[in-house]
Amino acid sequence: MSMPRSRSSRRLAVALAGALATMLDSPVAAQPQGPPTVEEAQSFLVDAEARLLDLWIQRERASWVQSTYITYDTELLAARANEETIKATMELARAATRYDALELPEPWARKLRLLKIALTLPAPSDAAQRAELTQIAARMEGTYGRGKWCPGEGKECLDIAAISDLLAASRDPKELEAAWQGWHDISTHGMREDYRRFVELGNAGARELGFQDLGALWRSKYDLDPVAFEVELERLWLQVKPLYDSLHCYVRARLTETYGPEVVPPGKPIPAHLLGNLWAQQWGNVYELVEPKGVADPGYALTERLEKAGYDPIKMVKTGEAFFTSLGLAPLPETFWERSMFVKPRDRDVVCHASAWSVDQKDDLRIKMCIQVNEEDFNTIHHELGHNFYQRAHNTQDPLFRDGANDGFHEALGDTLALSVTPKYLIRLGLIDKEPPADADVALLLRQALDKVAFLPFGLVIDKWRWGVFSGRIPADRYNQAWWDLKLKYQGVAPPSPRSEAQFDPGAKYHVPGNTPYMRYFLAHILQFQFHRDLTAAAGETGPLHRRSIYGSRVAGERIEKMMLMGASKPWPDALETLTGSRDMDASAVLEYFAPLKTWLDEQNRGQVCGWQ
Ligand code: X8Z
Ligand code: ZN
Repeated sequence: MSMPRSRSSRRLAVALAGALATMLDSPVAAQPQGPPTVEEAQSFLVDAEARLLDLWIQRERASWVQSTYITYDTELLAARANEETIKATMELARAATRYDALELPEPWARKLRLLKIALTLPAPSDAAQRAELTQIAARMEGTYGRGKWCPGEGKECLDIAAISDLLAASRDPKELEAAWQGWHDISTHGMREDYRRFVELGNAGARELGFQDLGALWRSKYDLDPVAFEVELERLWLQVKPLYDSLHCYVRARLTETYGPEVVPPGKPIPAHLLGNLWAQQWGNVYELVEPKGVADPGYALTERLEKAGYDPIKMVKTGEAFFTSLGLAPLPETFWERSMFVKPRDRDVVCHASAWSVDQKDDLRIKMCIQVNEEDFNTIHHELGHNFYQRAHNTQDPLFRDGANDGFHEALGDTLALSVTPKYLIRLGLIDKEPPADADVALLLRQALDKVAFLPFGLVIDKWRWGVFSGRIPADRYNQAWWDLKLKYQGVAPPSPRSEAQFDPGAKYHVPGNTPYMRYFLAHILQFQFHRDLTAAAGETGPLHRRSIYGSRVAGERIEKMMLMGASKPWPDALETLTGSRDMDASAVLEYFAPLKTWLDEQNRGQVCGWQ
């Protein structure tokens, strides 16, 4: 990670330029004449997949370098590689329509469908506009990655890790508000206009592919009619909403006790800077402010235990890997350890937001993180490794099938293992020495709910906002207003002080400038509990769901592997059935997991006015 800067970057630039030149020299083959045939469709797909695979690999390499070394040049190189991939994919998607009326064997028909919806960012066929779009995309990600808050003269500027630490630990509302605003300012200058143009051009690309807008394209990726998908989301959300409402009511009351009714007024939304996280998406960092009185406590805080036991970032990742191998999965390749970025480099800007990569779409697996020794990052490591193990499992599929059953599956896998990081498992690691008593269940569940239940409405909001923006229902002069309207409606949180259209608060959340669809995380937060319930049952575990672990279970490992190997070759209900025996996504496992907590919360909330205006 501490390479000599100038020489290696120049060598890299030359190599990338060479690769890009090769890509530019190989245009998509001309369309054949005459009526289409099944054989022709098959050979079209074989060629298309070979070409795409090559482009994906070049794009991933350029993108890796950009994310781990943000400079003017790496941004442009990444934009260029992205542009070439988009260009070819658009051409192939259009060419694929030639086979629309053919009766094809299902795998081929599925590949043609996947090809048409493969892009997250389609672009107009106009070359100048396409270049403009990919440059905006790279620039927005760079702006986010470089983001810092400089509190004032003589004070050091803080990056996202430092600001997140402050949000997690400080209990001074003024200090919290300053840090919260400081981070939200990174997107105030320039990014709003970039985003407006990004939407315009991305939509133009989506329309060229026959979609109404970019949101319609994103919603078409779930083996369901896009409208039926929205109905599914609403159904799942309504299943869990009462649980969220109980948690919100309880947490607000405890925060009112801590900060006073002037800062946290009863009956009103919770101020977003007081929940321990920049986006109020996971609230685990305020556990000590809301911990239950009169019941046993868990007796440990994982962050402290990791620190005391001398864990460093590598040991945390090794421990995560060991969980996966305990299930019978093969260890990660040596190159994973050589090529990953585990900690924030001292001397350059990087995108710290955690991600997992399969650079060559085969076994060049990596994670990119700025690991700190704490519970949150320990969980995130399992999350990221979940992506890597899944990526490696589906690498024997044909290129268009090298993906998750749907993106929610990919996001859920590692989290499912993290749910098995139970006290029993921590004893095995030597991090704690005894199991918390049964009457610590409420405390354990509350700790978990602060992260997992609090997340649910947040998981919905980001793409409810983006879908509105893409469709034009949310015009550019209402970006911020609509953002906070949605956060109010679903999460019941509000900004610490009034915001205006001079700001662009959505840009302060990585996935907006990074253009990563977000509904996947909402799905993942439902699916991981469903996976956990059914895998622990298969592993022969009994007892309350939150005490069960699949650690060491070959039976669970085999099921997971079988599901992962399918990649995207079959509709997701088939994959779900392989893993759980059911073909429907279902939030009943979330409710079952937290049932004792829900009863307890409702007792605590008696006499309170819940909800918010
Ligand atoms: O972005 C992520 C992962 C990378 S796929 C770290 N997550 C979402 C977020 O941070 O907002 C995981 C949970 C939700
Ligand atoms: Zn992820």
